Amino acid sequence: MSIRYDVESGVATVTLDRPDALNALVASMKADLLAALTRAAEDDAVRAVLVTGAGKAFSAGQDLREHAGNLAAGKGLAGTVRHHYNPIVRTITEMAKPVIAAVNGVAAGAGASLAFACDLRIASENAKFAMAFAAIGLAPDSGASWTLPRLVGPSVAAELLLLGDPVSAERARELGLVSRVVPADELAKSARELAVRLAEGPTRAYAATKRALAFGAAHTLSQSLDLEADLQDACAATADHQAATAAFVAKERPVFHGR
Ligand code: T3D
Repeated sequence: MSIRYDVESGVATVTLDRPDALNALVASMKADLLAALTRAAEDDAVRAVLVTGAGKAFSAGQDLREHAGNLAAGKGLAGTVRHHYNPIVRTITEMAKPVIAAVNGVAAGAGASLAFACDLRIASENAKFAMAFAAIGLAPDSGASWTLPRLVGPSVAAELLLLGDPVSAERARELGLVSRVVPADELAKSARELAVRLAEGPTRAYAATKRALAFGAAHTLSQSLDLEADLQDACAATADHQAATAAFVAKERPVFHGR
């Protein structure tokens, strides 16, 4: 198995575990990754998800040896964009709980796209991002044409995608591509603290926030105002909101149960 799945304290950690090939993604690994993400999405005991890589890389994207074999066999992309990458990205972006990428090293091609699809990115100082698609004559996939301009703006996104030059962790932070950069030996601890904090938060309000942000990216202010009103009605009816409001009035610390 090249995907590890662990749950602790409400956090599901999904680890890409093929370090000898920089966690490059082969078909079975993509199927296992989708299964792990789906399991995390469907498990009510999981309230935040952490995606990271084993070894020195986050992920070098599509395994190019497998890809070369498919091309040689006349299979083209072998359906992997539609059957693997797109469902993985939809599962991350549509799951009703926050997903964090702990980017421990290089994230290239679809590996970078995977990180961009997550709600938050925290990076090791050793991390770098490489939009490696054009260097092998491909266009962006796994959502990068949608996520990247929203993270860094259309001009920087075009430059990163057309030139493909690697972006250091520090530059990624300056560009808004990652929220935080931490020393390499602190990444696991910092990412876990962030994930546990989110797992202890108002899960249903986080789900509504994800939905509102995704909706707002493709709708007018007026349409977004309507959706916000609907989502706020739903949040106001949650046990977490009612208990947190009572806790505020009582000058107590709120405790959220994700309900
Ligand atoms: O089906 C489809 O293709 C469609 C979907 C496409 C989506 C995509 O992801 S396209 C982009 C694919 N990824 C790349 O083009 C990145 C290729 N890799 C690199 O450019 C570099 O390896 C890195 C910048 C990621 C890291 O460089 P570096 O110097 O730290 O490591 P390295 O020495 O190049 O690689 C270490 C090993 O990992 C090496 O194996 P070896 O020679 O020691 O046995 C290398 O071949 C292997 N490796 C790295 N990337 C891949 C890979 N093996 C297979 N596929 C890879 N993508």
